[in-house]
Amino acid sequence: QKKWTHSVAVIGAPFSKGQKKRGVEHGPTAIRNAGLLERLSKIGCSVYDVGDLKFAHVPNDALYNNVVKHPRTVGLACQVLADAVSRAIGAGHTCITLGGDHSLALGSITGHAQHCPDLCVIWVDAHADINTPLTSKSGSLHGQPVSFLLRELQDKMPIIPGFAWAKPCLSRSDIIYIGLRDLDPAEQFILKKYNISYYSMRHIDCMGIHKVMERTFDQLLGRRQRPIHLSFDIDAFDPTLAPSTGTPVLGGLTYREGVYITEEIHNTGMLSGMDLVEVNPLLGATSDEVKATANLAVDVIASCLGDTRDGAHMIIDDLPTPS
Ligand code: NNH
Ligand code: MN
Ligand code: MN
Ligand code: MN
Repeated sequence: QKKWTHSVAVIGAPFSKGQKKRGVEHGPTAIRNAGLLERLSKIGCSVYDVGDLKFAHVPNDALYNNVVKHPRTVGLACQVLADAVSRAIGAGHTCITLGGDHSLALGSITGHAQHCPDLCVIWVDAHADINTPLTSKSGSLHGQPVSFLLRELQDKMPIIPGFAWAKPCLSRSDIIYIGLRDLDPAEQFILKKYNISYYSMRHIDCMGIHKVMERTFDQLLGRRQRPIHLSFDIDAFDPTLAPSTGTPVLGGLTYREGVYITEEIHNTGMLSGMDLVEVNPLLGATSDEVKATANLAVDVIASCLGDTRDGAHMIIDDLPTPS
């Protein structure tokens, strides 16, 4: 007996050109091999697997401004993903994007917003990914997607090849960060100047994750119900739990904090799209570390879709009686 049925589309986005380390393009396979689809079916979701998208490599993709790497390749990949997500949302699915690196969130959120212009974003990450192409020190576009999404930042955004299609779909009060602990100076400045809400690891230490989620929903859903896009970077977790990722930062979320976040998001009933990004199965000291990271990704996604710690998702209505 199924009490709730979520219709879920799963899109693999094996893309790595938004950062410098090879391997993150194998994230979708690692997460699938950890049993994602079976797990979702088991909790009562009807799963539609879109498969893995194919991303073209754009030749002669020169640096922008001597710093920003592979702009045309990243821009095109995000455009392809935006189309796929838009189709999945349009068909009525909750849309899960498996990364790949976090530059993809520009595509998934833009595609999601085409059908849900009213959506809000919960960005769970050690990093804010809000550098502009002009403030980025690394040149990696996975550290920049939010700057393309925010209307308030557009007068600070240069025209950069590959991104002419990208129109900002969020305002400053439509996004909340959870788990931050590694901000670049320019990112710190942007969060303060534009008054963007965030709950860093320090806030979680002070307030506890319960209050953080209460305030998050109060701000995002307090005035009106609206679709939620969850963009979950696996590096939000402590590196002891998620070692197989490109930029681990000490002092991250515990397993219980992470799962509490996603349980609460499921409980709103408003989750409409999500990204699970930055699982890199070529990093990590042992194959056990890689498996632990991929299993964690599956737990996070399952929890978003109704897997619970206090009882099965399938509801039984009676006990067996001896004959
Ligand atoms: N802030 C740095 C940059 O812009 C690091 C970004 N790295 C991430 N983000 N993993 O989630 O390059
Ligand atoms: Mn990120
Ligand atoms: Mn990160
Ligand atoms: Mn449910």
